[in-house]
Amino acid sequence: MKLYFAPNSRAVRIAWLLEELGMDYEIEKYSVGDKALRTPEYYKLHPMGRVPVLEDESIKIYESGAIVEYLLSKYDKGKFCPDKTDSTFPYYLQWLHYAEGSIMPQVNTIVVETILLPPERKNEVNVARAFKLLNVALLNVNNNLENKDFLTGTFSGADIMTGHACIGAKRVGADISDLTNVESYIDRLLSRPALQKAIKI
Ligand SMILES: N[C@@H](CCC(=O)N[C@@H](CS)C(=O)NCC(=O)O)C(=O)O
Repeated sequence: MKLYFAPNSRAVRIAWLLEELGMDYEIEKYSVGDKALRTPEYYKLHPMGRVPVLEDESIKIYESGAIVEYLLSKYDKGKFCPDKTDSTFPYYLQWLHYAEGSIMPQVNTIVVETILLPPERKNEVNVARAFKLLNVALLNVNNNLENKDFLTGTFSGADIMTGHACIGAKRVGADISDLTNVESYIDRLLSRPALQKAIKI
């Protein structure tokens, strides 16, 4: 098993899950923005030149959410993914996909507008709107976490995806000072040895 990885990227989600599962894996390390991700050879692994990509024997799969679902369906044995007949399963899927569907679009806009674009192309209206929408998305997470340690009760793949997105949202400057459940949720996730290991790669 090989993980195409970059620090401070969505690839951390996959290393985190592999650590939680106690699996052996190899890392091929890049950095975000690396020219090596824009080569004909790398485009064969990921046509858009992104991480993460997971190679498992002849399988090469990208999209962090899909990789989480793939690993859990093949190797998890029910630890971090509820059974399909369980009443929490639909909500597990909802929160697993919430990361890329409802949080990361705003995080991407904020990163592009505040870090990547040159000053003359930055647009304050886009930034303000992205922060507003991000706050609405995080408020929803906060409400869901009332009386719960994790998104669907016990720690699962949904926390790897949406928990990591919450950490990313805080890192780009989302104001979570009133979102105390999200704040303690982030601390709870960051105290997990598997995430600490993935962050240090
Ligand atoms: N939706 C994709 C997004 C993948 C993505 O955008 N990855 C970023 C890092 S978080 C990347 O590889 N950037 C490298 C670059 O653009 O140079 C996923 O969840 O895997």
